[in-house]
Amino acid sequence: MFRLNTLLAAAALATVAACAPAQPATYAAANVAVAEPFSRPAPQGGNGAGFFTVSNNNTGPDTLLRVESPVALRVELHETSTEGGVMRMRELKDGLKLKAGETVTFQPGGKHVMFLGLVRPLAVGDRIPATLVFERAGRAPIELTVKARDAAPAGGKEEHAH
Ligand SMILES: [Cu+2]
Repeated sequence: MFRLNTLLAAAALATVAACAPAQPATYAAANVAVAEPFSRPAPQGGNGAGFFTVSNNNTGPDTLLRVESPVALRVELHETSTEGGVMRMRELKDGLKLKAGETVTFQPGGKHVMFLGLVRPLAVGDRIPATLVFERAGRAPIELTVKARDAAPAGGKEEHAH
């Protein structure tokens, strides 16, 4: 009996350890999920970018209307496209529409959140508060972890000029 209890206790401890990461990788609010939010280092007064994977778990469509954050004077949703070898960005002025069950990844070289006019520098390891505002699901607060550029997956485009 003692032996069994000891084993159970050890298993419980192992489970707790495995399930207790230093920081949550996924944020959930009212039928939407936001996974792996991150940003890149950037100087105060400059521009920064935010990335994450967003899933609409509603039974109907939803729209990511905007993102709010106190770290920048203005926050926009951007989409990057390459035209004739030149990268261009345009603002998603009507937000991002998400079908029922759809998952969209914001990533370097693609869709991203643009922090325009940083009121503070973004340094590696910082956690940036932001709130995703959805038409149906409402407000989803997240924190973006600032990661070094060389932590990007191979092949990821990091160039981001304005
Ligand atoms: Cu941009």
